[in-house]
Amino acid sequence: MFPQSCKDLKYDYRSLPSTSVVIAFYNEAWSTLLRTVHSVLETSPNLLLREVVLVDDYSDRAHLKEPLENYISSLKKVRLIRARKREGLVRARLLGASIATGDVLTFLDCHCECHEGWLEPLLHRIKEKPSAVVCPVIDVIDWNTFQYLGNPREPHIGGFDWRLVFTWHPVPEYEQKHRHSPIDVIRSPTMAGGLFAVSKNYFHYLGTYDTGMEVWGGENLEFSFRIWQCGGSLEIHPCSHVGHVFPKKAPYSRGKALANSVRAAEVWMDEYKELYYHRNPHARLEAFGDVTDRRKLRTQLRCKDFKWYLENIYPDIHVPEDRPGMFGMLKNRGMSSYCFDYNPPDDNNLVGHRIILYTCHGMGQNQFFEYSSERSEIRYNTREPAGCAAGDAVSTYLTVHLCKKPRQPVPQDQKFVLREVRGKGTMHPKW
Ligand code: LR7
Ligand code: MN
Repeated sequence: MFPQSCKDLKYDYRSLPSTSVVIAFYNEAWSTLLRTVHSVLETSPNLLLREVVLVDDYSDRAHLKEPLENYISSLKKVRLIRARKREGLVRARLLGASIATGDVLTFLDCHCECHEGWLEPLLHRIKEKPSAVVCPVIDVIDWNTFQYLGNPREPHIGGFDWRLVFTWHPVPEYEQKHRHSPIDVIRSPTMAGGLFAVSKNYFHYLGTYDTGMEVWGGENLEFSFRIWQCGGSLEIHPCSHVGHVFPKKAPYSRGKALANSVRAAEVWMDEYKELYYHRNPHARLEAFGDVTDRRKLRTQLRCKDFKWYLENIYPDIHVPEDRPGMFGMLKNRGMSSYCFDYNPPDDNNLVGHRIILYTCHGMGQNQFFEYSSERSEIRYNTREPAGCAAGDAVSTYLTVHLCKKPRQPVPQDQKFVLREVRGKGTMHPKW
């Protein structure tokens, strides 16, 4: 789980920047919250840890009122600040950051466990490169037994799909080559969002967070795009590990996530935001508030455009063509109220089921297909790794297989030839 050589690293604490650990919480359980706090206190070198700042985002559970205050009053270095109304995680974190005294801000979710030696590599990297935003490897804590399961696989990097959903990927070959040793940082196009360290000065230079974002969601991609486009670097340190509980259900509703994603798209994605809107027709109608200031920030910092980001930071992402008429619902010509519809077996497994015909609903999702004229593929939805429609001469139905990688040849049974037929002056695709 750790590169062996992580253990040989020695740090001169006096030369490293200090940090404040900021933990925002809303209605968190007692044990998970305190487990986070104690693990920070027990695993962070005294010289490096300025304080733990707990931010209560207007919770209403009784144990988070006086009992929490009493409990932490006996803990050195732990401060508690309370929001006066529900702020959402972005503004709650910023409230914590505003009273933090350390050189570096280290953000954690409120249900984590820091692993011995987690902090030093993050701070060391930021000292070496102040414009680096550094994440630990995220280990898994079982949501049911709360056992620390670790992370048996190699660290993964963050990506996203065109619905603006965060995704994990193995470290690509170009990045493996770029690194000189297994303990070098791994550059990542995006971050999961909750666990990272950033120089306080650099965080302010970059415009902290988009305070127009409510509750949950979207801020992680927004921040990731901004870091890269505005000259910083987003990295994962393989020697720093922190566990996180992925609960079955959050203790709050996440209704505002769509507007947050739209804000991110509107400010950072240029014309590529259309790819997002095509896959989320609802998003176009979402009231997302005012982003003038965020666009101004982008100009002031002379940030690069999204095309540069895709080509240089996330070259592995498939950029759909989205030619007019060649994406979205795939209608049956005979029964035009019926569309291709695909329901994958489950979240982790895309392939295996048959594509069926179902009443067209126009909501994207399971009825979203896109045609790639370059490769003659009918790609399903937008997940990574993507699914491609496949048929053969014998069957009367289509299934979904994994799409081949960009440099691999497309098998015959995944190729679909497009014939365009002329009618009433417009072009109609025929599949
Ligand atoms: O209104 C709120 N106010 C809050 O203070 C809502 C949430 N919060 C707090 C909450 O108590 C928690 O400490 O904010 C933190 C994050 O909320 P979670 O734990 O419900 O989020 P998550 O772990 O499901 O979601 C991930 O994506 C989010 C997008 O907005 C945030 O960036 C989370 O920090 C992020 N978590 C991680 O990156 C941990 C690893 C997960 C993975 C993969
Ligand atoms: Mn979390």
